[in-house]
Order: sequence, then C-alpha cells, then structure tokens
Amino acid sequence: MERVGVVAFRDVLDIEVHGGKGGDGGLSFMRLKYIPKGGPDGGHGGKGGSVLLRAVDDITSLDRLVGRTHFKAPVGQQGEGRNKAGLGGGDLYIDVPVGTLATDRDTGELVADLVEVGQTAVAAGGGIGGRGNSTFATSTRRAPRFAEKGAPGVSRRLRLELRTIADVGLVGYPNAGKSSLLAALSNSKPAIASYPFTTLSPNLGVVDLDMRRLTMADIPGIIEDAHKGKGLGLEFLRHISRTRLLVFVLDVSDTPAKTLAALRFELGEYDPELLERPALLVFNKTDLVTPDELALAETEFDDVGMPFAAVSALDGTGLDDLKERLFELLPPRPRPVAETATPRVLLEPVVVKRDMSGAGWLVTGSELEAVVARFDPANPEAVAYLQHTFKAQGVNQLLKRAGARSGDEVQIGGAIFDYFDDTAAEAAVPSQADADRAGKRYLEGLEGESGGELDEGGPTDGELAGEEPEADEDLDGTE
Ligand SMILES: Nc1nc2c(ncn2[C@@H]2O[C@H](COP(=O)(O)OP(=O)(O)OP(=O)(O)O)[C@@H](O)[C@H]2O)c(=O)[nH]1
Ligand SMILES: [Mg+2]
Repeated sequence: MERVGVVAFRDVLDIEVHGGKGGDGGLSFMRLKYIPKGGPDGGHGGKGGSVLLRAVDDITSLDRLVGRTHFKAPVGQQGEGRNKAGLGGGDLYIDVPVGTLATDRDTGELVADLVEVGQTAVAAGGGIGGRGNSTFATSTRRAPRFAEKGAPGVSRRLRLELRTIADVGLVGYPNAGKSSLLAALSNSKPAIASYPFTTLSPNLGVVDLDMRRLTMADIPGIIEDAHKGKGLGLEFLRHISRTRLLVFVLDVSDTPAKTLAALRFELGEYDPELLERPALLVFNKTDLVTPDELALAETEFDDVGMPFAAVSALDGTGLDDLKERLFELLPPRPRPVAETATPRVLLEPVVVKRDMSGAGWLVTGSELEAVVARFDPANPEAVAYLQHTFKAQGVNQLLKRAGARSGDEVQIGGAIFDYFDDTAAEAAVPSQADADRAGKRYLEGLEGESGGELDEGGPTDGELAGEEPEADEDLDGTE
C-alpha cells in the first residue's frame, strides 16, 4: 500500500448488510411416462447470496460508499422437480479501503479486519436453501407433501471504520513540526503553517532508505484534555492504534519534558497499551536553541529511558540519522491475522415458560425457532415432521416438566401448536412393538409421573432418549 500526498479521510460509515434468503425446497413428484405414480423429486433450494467486504487499494477513503447504506445480496432460487437444485444467489462484494475494520453495531463484535489488498470477509451470510420434499421421504412416508423453506440471510448493522495502517505514527502538540518532519522524510506533501491545527486529518507518506521503506503518518490534534473531547479530541488516535513505532515530536524550545508527560497522559487515557509501544523521542526545532540549551533540555529526559534524536525539520539537521533510527527501531511486522469472519451461530438453549396469557406456553431457542420458521405450519405433514423434531430436541419433555397438559397452546417462533402428551397416549394404546422394546422403561416412566411431573423425580433425559424411536412410527405412519 503506497498512498502519497494529502488524503482526506472519511473515517467512519454506518451501513446495513443483508444476506439473501435461501431458496425454498422444491415440492414436486415425478411425472414420467410409464411410471404411473412417481416418487417425490423436489430438489433443494439454492443458497442465498452473501454480502462480503473486499479490501482494495484504489480508493483511499470510505467516501465512495457514502449515500449508499443498504446492501442486499440476491436470494436463492426455489428447488425444482427431478431433484434439480435451485440456483444460488450470487455474492455481493463491497469494496473498502485496506485498513477497514467492520464491527457489528448491535453486538460490538468484530466482523472483519481487512489488512491486505484482496482480503475478503463475510459481512452477512446468505441463508441456506430449504431441502426439497424428496429429502423427507422415508419408508413409511413415501410421498411427503411438504418441503423446507429457505433460511433467511443474516442481517447486520455494521460500522465501517478506516484505520490507516502506518508503520510509524508521529504524535505531538500542534505546531511541533509533525507535518514538517513528514514532508522532510517522506514523499508526502502535507500543508505546513505556523499556527496550530494546520493538519485536520492524518497524512500518510512513504519513507525510503536503501531499498527499505516504511509508511509514516502525522497524527494531529493531541492537546491537553483531548481525551475529554477538547480540540479535535482523540478522534485520530485510532490511526495510531496500528502503528508499530510511535514518534513523539517535541518542540525543544517549548517545555519539551512537560509536553511529553501531557502527550503520554492523553495517549494512556485513550488506550493504555499505547504507552507500552516502542517509541522514539524527537527533539525538533533545534535551530531555535543553543547547543547548551539543547544539552540542558536533554538532561530532563535522563530518567525517561526512551531513545531520542535531535533534529531540525527546517534546516535538515539530524534528519539522516533520524531516518536510520526509524528503521532500526521499527519492530518487525506481525503476520497479518487474516480475519475469516465466520457467520455467527448463537445456540441458545431451549427454554419453556408461560406465555403472556398465563394459559399457554412459550418455547424459545434460536435453533428451534429457526426450524419452525422453515416449515409451513398450515401443512399437516410439515407439522408432523416438526413435532418429531421437537421430540428429538427434548421440547416435549421440557413442557411436560413445566406442567403442560394435553390441549395447551404452545407458541414456538411464529407458530402455535397444541401440546399433546405422548406418554399419556402411549399409556392408553401402547403398540405391541413399543411394549416389547421399551417394556420396563415405559413402566418406569409412568412411575416417575406419579411421583410428580414438576419435581426432580420426574423423567430424566435418558428416559427421553429411550422414547424417541417410538415417535418415528407414530408420526410417519400416515402414508
Ligand atoms: N524553526 C523551526 N521551525 C519549524 C521546524 N519544524 C517546523 N517548524 C515550523 O513550525 C510550524 C508548524 O509546523 P507544522 O509542521 O505545520 O507543525 P504540525 O505539528 O504539523 O502542526 P499541526 O498540523 O498544527 O498539528 C511551521 O511554521 C513550521 O515551519 C524546525 O525544525 N525549526
Ligand atoms: Mg501538521
């Protein structure tokens, strides 16, 4: 990354990103000549497109994105007959400058940290496609007349933040000569003037020395109480959070020791880690003091324990040495941690509680609600499939423990189901196969019940697992 000259930064931008919804699973039955009644052959829905951030180096700021706040990736297509999968929605790329960080505004989570040109990160994943009806065929449910809906894509509110990736950050009071040093050492041509706050946003330059190069930025605006928002505030300190070497630029003719203490205090207020970072002191404007005055000023720093260089950005004294020192002191570049932001999967536990009315039940759990959202609650076959899923996930068990009775309404996600106590049903009409297989366990279950459903003596998870196979036959024996 070599960006030269004066650059106006657009530092922060808020956007919304939406992954495309996955295509619905196909609902189809084979219709072929000579096969009077074909089997289910609905293919899977295509995956929804994802929104990705991509680091490029041909734009210097986030300005290009201004005015566009919503980015939506295409949806996946529905699965078709003959087990043909739906087309996936294409991915949508948002080009951002290298050095862009993306955080989730709602969770604060770091979504992407793009430090290299070409690096990409998923900002909002597309939903997976629903499975076609052929998937749900079993030996007992040969013609499933339902398919799964595609999952919605991820939606996020993101904050994009540009953090210049300079190797060296020049910090100092206004008018100390930061921009003058940048101009003298690099190819950058920042504005320089004899009044404070000449520089209103950081400038970046490239410093060359014997085939080696480093990037350097002047960070304006640090004054006493900047951390309280005074002056430009500490807005620009984010640009030095990634520098590897800090250079404190001090006007040697103007109480440099006091200034250094004040600068370090402000930095520490912003991020204490900055105080641990390798640093170099530069006494600038040595042309304004006598050698004796310079020597005296230097003694004030005896116990500071930092390397220093004395220069004049104006007449060039000490600049060659300073350059050498910069390359000497610059710590090696850490291996970039390529951020492969994986889509979040928050697995909330399934929780059962009373609903608002107090008569029914509310079951929550992200995974469970997501499953419900992907089937049509008006389709009895789909509901039968869901009930099977609930049982496998222990929902029935939890409801029973909480005291649910047959006929109670149970809300899961956007759908309402009737609670039906299987154990009671089995007690009334146990199938022969069940009785043979589950025999003793089944009786134990009944005993557990009489001991009270709500207390610890109730059915355990082990017993639940033992009941599972029975569900298959009850629910799938509809064909
Ligand atoms: N005499 C002398 N003047 C200098 C030297 N370095 C910079 N100056 C002058 O100091 C003034 C401020 O210099 P800048 O480089 O603009 O200072 P800065 O630190 O970038 O200031 P801000 O952008 O306001 O934060 C200018 O008038 C420069 O010419 C030096 O070594 N000696
Ligand atoms: Mg300046």
